[in-house]
Formats: sequence, C-alpha cells, structure tokens
Amino acid sequence: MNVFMSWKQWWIILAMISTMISAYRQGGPPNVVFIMVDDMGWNDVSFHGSDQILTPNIDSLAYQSVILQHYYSEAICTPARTALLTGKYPMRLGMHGQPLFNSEDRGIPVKERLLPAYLKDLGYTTHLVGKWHVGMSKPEYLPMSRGYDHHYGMRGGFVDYYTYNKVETWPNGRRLFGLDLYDDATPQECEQRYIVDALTEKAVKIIHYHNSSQPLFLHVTHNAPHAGNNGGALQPPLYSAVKNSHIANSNRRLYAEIVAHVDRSVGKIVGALADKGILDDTIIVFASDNGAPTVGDLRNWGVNLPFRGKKYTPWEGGVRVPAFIWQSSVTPRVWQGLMHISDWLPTLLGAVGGDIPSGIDGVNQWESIMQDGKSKRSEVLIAIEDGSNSWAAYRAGDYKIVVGNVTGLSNGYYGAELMVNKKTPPEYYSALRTCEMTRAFESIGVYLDLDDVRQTRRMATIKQEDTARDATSCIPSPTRGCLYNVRRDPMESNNLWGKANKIATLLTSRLRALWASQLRRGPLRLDAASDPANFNYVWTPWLANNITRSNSNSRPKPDKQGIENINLSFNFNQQTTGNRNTTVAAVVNCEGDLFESVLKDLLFQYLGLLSLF
Ligand SMILES: *[C@@H]1O[C@H](CO)[C@@H](O)[C@H](O)[C@H]1NC(C)=O
Ligand SMILES: *[C@@H]1O[C@H](CO)[C@@H](O)[C@H](O)[C@H]1NC(C)=O
Ligand SMILES: *[C@@H]1O[C@H](CO)[C@@H](O)[C@H](O)[C@H]1NC(C)=O
Ligand SMILES: *[C@@H]1O[C@H](CO)[C@@H](O)[C@H](O)[C@H]1NC(C)=O
Ligand SMILES: *[C@@H]1O[C@H](CO)[C@@H](O)[C@H](O)[C@H]1NC(C)=O
Ligand SMILES: [Ca+2]
Repeated sequence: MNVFMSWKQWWIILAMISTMISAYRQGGPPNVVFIMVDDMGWNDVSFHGSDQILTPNIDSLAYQSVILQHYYSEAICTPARTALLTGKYPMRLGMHGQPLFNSEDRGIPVKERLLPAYLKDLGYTTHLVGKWHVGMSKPEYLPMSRGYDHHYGMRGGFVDYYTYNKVETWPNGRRLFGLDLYDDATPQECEQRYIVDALTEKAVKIIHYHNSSQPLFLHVTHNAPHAGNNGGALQPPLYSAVKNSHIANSNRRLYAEIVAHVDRSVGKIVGALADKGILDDTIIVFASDNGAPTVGDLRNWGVNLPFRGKKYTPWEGGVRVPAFIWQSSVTPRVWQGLMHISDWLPTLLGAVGGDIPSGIDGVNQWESIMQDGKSKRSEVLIAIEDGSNSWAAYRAGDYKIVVGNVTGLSNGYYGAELMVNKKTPPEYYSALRTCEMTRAFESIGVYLDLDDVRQTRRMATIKQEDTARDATSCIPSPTRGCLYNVRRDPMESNNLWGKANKIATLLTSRLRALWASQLRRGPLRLDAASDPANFNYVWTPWLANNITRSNSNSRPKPDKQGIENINLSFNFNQQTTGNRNTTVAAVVNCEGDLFESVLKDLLFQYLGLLSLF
C-alpha cells in the first residue's frame, strides 16, 4: 500500500467520521432556547388582542407557535424560577411565598437537581444569561454549581438598568447596595450597556460561537420589564426618543418602550439562530414569570386586564401570563389545556428524549401540546403563602378556589386608565410583516398568513362568557373561600361558593392535603454579613458551603400550621350523590368536563342550591 493510497484512505475515513458526527447531530437532541421575561402582564403583548403596546417580534413567533392559553406561573419571581428549574411546587422546597432578599441565606436546596443538570447529562452545553434569584449566599447555590456551564447576569432579584446595582431595603429601613452583574465568577464593574442590550448581545454571541456538534441550552432571563430599584423611575433606553406617543399615560409610555426593547431582543435572538442555521433544529419557549405589578411595590405600569389582581396575588392577573412554545414541526394553534410552570422540566426533557425524573409535580405535556391533545394535568396548586398572612389558590378542571387572608394584597382590577390611548396606535399588521422575527422565519421558508394571524389573535383574546357579576368582588373570609369557573369566568367576578358547595368542598379538601405537604419557611432572617460594603460594594456569596444554619427552608417535616389558621369549616352537610364516584381523587383527576357533569348531577339533586346552573 503506497503512501498516497493510505492518505486517501485516511481522508475517506475522516469524511465518514465527520458525516457520522453531523448525522448524529441532525438526529440528536434539538437546541432549547428558553426566554423568560420579568413581570410582564397579560395585556402587555399585542398577540393577546391589544394594539396599545406592539410586540411584533414576540407575536410573530407566537403565531407560529402553540400559545398556552391556560398557563399558570407562580405569583412572584423566586417561586416561579424554582418551579421551572425543579419541576416541583415551590412549597415542597420552602421556596414559596415572598421572594429572596439578596442578604438571605436561602436557596433551592442543593440536593435538588435542576433542569440544566438534566440537560447536561444529555450532552447539552448550558448557558444562563440574565437573572437567577434562587440563592446566592453560598457558592453552592449559584448557577454554575447547579448545572450551567456559564452564567452572565444577575444573581439576585432586580437591578438598576444602567448601573447594575441592587439596592435592598430591609423591613427595618436599613439599605444595602452593590453591584450585581457577573460573568461567571467575575463581577462586571465596567459594563456600560443598557441591560436589555447587554443580555441580548451575550445571548447572540453564545449562539454565534456555539459549536453545533453539541446541543445548546440557552436560558435567557431578562430583568426587563421589571421596575429598576424601588422608588426609581422606569428605565427605557437612554438614547431612544420617547416613542409610543399614542399612549395617554406617560409612565405606561415609558413601560411600552422597555417592552418594545425586550421585543426586539427576542427578534434578535431568533434572528441569530436563523443566521447560525440552527433555527429549525431549536425548540423556543417564551414566558413571563408572573403578572405585572400594576400598582404598589416595584410597580412597572404593566397591565393584566381583563384579569383580576396583580403580581403577588392569587388572582388570575398574578399567575396567568403570556407563554408559548415553538418547534419547527408544530402546527400553530392556541392550546386550551391546563399547564403549570413546573411542567417545563418534564415537557422539555420529554421533547429532547431524556428520562423524566420521578417525585416531581410537573407533568410531560409535550405530546399533548404537539398533537393538540388533552392536558396531562387536571389540577394546579396555583399559590401558597404562609407568611404573616396565609392564603392559597388551587385549580382543578375549570374551577378555582382562593382561600385565606388576602388583606393587604391588591384584590381588584387595575390599569384601565393605563390602557387609554390619546391617538391611534401604529399599524399592527405592517409592524408584524416587517419585524426581524418575520424575516428570520422567511429565511427558513415560513411565512405569516395574515388571515391565520387574525384568527389566532381572536382565539388568544380572553372572552368573558359568564355574564353574571357579583355586586362586590368576593374576598375570602376565615370560613368561606371564593370559587370560580375560570374557563367561563376568567375575570373571577361570579363567585360560586355557596352555590356549588360540593365543588367547594372537594377543592378545599384537596388544597388542604397539598398544603399539609409544604415545607414551612422559617422566619425571614437577613444577614448583615452579606452587606456589599464588606466586599467593595459587590454582592458576593458571604458564606462557605459548609456553613449550615437552622433557619430558612431546612425544617424537615411538613407542618400544617398554615391551613389550620384558616378556618374553612363552612356549613356543608356531606350528601351522597348516588353511585357517582365523587371522591376527591376521582373528581380532580379529570379535565373540566367531569366537573360539569358533577354539577349537572348535583343540579338534578339540589336544584335550589344550584339555581345558576
Ligand atoms: C466542535 O466540537 C468538536 C467535538 O468536540 C470538535 O472536534 C471541533 O473541533 C469543534 N469545532 C470547533 C469549530 O471548535
Ligand atoms: C387578616 O390580616 C389582617 C392584616 O394582617 C389582620 O388585621 C386581620 O385581622 C386578618 N383577618 C383575619 C380574619 O384573620
Ligand atoms: C469550612 O471550610 C473552611 C475552608 O474550606 C474551613 O476552614 C472551616 O473550618 C470549615 N468549617 C466547618 C464548620 O467545617
Ligand atoms: C371555625 O368556624 C366555625 C364556624 O364558623 C366555628 O364554629 C369554629 O369555632 C371555628 N374554629 C376555629 C378554630 O376558629
Ligand atoms: C373512586 O375513585 C377512586 C380514585 O380514582 C378509586 O380509587 C376508587 O376505586 C373509585 N371507587 C369506585 C366505587 O368506583
Ligand atoms: Ca417577576
């Protein structure tokens, strides 16, 4: 065999190997890009029907996707991110209720495995770009100890959009402040860019330099459109002229400009996937983490209408948020199935061919979403707060109960005045046709059909079917909750408690059982040793991994204290309903229609009680 021949043979072998590698990638798991925005409300995207704030890039992607119309997140940041990363209800880990302070020694317990760790096992390279907010007191709580190869962004709750400083105000009035922007372990003292741009450019760079022989998990968690530091003004990009002059309220106008910038970011990220040639091999998820804080603490002038409530409330406005998922083979549609943020972990693992871990609360919805099937989920524990006041919300089928003491929360409807325009908004469909997202899709041969778009947009707009209205909105009391059919009554304006006692009883007893399984949080403990002044004004882990304290979420046993403080012993005589199996398990393990049949059954027997049905 001469030298030339063996070179040729080598060349053939190399060519075969490289074909095998690229074939493996083509058949291998798809890339996953998960974009989470912060505190964006239901009515702050235009695909839900409003022309006020145009989000053409987000919408253009949504119209190619499965829009998740009954998607529940958590009421606030830390629980939402915990549920996403663990696939569990945050209350199982003591991560429910009020979000973490930067100076709190608490985080997702280290024995929990997180989504990026599962993906890493499947060969993914894993990047977090943006906000973390599930533990920063010790190195072991940080993203790179939890399965991310790389983290660029913030470890705490929110920062100033220009200086990347987080000002934390303690209940006693003490203020701590310092930088919270890192590239892996290195504080970014010299970052000059606007926060949305800095995160977007990092995400685009990661896509650009990604070695396609490995699947990519890119988790982008924008800080926007969350307010900057408390008491500060909203922070749209400095260099942009104030646009959206059609919006009457000037704070809403500033908010719209931040949202528009986030929208362009989504267009750029997907544009980068198209440029790289990997768009059609990528699953893309877009979701907000909780409803907008229209009023009160850290308000951003976002709007959740027609839903009731706002961020950090158990009402739909706090927990039902914009969300959708795209994959190249999906038939675009609006999906009416019940879904919870904890479903992402099993759903994405199912989508990429991974094993679904046991002992989680999330369920794999991949097949249902892709094939327009029924939801794999019949119930959602929407929220539990066991702080100074205890409250909770739970949905089974179409029915939702809210119980506990909601005094001090925002229980009304907010932002109607913010939705007022003084001029005609810019033309929606021309913005949609010309945005970067639409161009990115055209580059892979996918074109928007405006008739389909109009139809999808109508489907994604909330309709209030139930026309009955309470004279005064129901507020839960110690002996009564509020009960709604949220499919027919998404505004939570027709309380059925007392009209459908059997359903109220069933949902309450199931909620009681879930509540009893919570890991109680200890009292809030803020640690002065965390003060960034001790670390050159940078927020830094101040504890070693081997420090264990008996506070926070370390109580080993479930504690029923919360639910026992709520007296729900309303008057309901247990009645038999013939042969029908109406044990709690039987009723909650179904989609809403069984509730309708239970109702009809009850209607037959207790006509007077259920005159409304
Ligand atoms: C991509 O990764 C593969 C496998 O690790 C390696 O052989 C190849 O050189 C890498 N390509 C680039 C451009 O770095
Ligand atoms: C509910 O909470 C408020 C504020 O903490 C308190 O004043 C009130 O007594 C509580 N109501 C009940 C019925 O427990
Ligand atoms: C924790 O680790 C540090 C350094 O690794 C060591 O100096 C210290 O003694 C340890 N503390 C405990 C309580 O184990
Ligand atoms: C709960 O409410 C019922 C009915 O109003 C009352 O009889 C009972 O004493 C209450 N229990 C507690 C612990 O407050
Ligand atoms: C009622 O439903 C439960 C839960 O699905 C089941 O375990 C039980 O066997 C059923 N009972 C009857 C009488 O069908
Ligand atoms: Ca949030």
